[in-house]
Amino acid sequence: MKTKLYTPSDSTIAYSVGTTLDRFIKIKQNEFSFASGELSQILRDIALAAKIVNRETNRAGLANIGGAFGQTNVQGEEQQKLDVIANIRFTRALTKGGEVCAVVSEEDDEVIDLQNGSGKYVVAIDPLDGSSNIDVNISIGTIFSIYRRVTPIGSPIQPEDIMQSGNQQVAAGYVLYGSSTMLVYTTGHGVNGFTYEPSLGEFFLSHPNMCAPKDGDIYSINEGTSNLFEPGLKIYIEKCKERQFSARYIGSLVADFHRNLLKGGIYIYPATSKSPKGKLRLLYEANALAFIAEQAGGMATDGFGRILDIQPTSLHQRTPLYIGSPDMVVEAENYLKASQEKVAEK
Ligand code: AFP
Repeated sequence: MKTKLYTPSDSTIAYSVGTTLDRFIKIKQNEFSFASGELSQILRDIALAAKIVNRETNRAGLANIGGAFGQTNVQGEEQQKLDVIANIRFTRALTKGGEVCAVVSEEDDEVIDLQNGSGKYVVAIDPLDGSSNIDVNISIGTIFSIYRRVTPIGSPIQPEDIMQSGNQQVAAGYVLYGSSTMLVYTTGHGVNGFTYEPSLGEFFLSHPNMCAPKDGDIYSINEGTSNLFEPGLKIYIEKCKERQFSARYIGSLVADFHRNLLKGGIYIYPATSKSPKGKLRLLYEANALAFIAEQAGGMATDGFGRILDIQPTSLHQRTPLYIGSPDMVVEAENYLKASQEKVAEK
């Protein structure tokens, strides 16, 4: 039998569609420290749930799934119907995938034991962040962190499996439901972004090896509460204005973070005199984005120290967040520290 060697062609009538997320995960699997395919499966489970949530989000205005659910979550925030739907979708996908033993979610006050006896991983997730933006058709997101459990597989979940600092993450990512839907993740070997192609139902590699600009000229902060800011932060914001930086704030963390990651900028959700720990949650918001920021060459602090080194003490713990281009984060931090030193001297 005659054979001929296949040579990939750059055909203009059947052009290559690119690298799917699935294929990329498979190619990269040997980069994981524990390359047995379980982590790849979790990423695939998350991608599947993200596709479903993307579908629900796009139909929200038509399918009576917009608006409030009628209950508040553990944060005391009103749950939107899509918050609840997304929570069910991600938890179900992770349960069926079989690799995850426990989930910490913004929408559940307690840790969810998935009863997957052989599950080696723990996932912390904000299934739908920025959900107050759903009804006004503005970008929203999903944020996730993946950890290996530290106690023996098959034994009951222990606090130390859950209360791991961000520097123990084995993977983290976010999904941005925006003008297009993107999934961005890291396993500690750089950051890659995938754009969803709805007609094929696949995420395709669109942003390989994402890098945060070292410096930037965008600052993202809710200035409506500026009278409650620490003096050092007030000075930093004034410096941004003096340099005529652009103020950009969507009020959807994933969207604000993603823009600044691509363009160069800083996102700040600070401590205020009213909320000394800020608003954002360490376990399922700050840690994941901090891991991604650092992997892209950016930086993430609480204004004084690295987010990834904070030892969590409670499930829904909050933290101030300064994240983005490293030069901007360092400068903001310097103003905060200088003003605190002045107070201490008095
Ligand atoms: P919601 O999920 O309640 O919309 O909160 C979104 C969020 O956690 C984060 O995505 C935003 O950056 C931040 O809160 C906005 O908070 P402010 O409205 O206080 O600026």
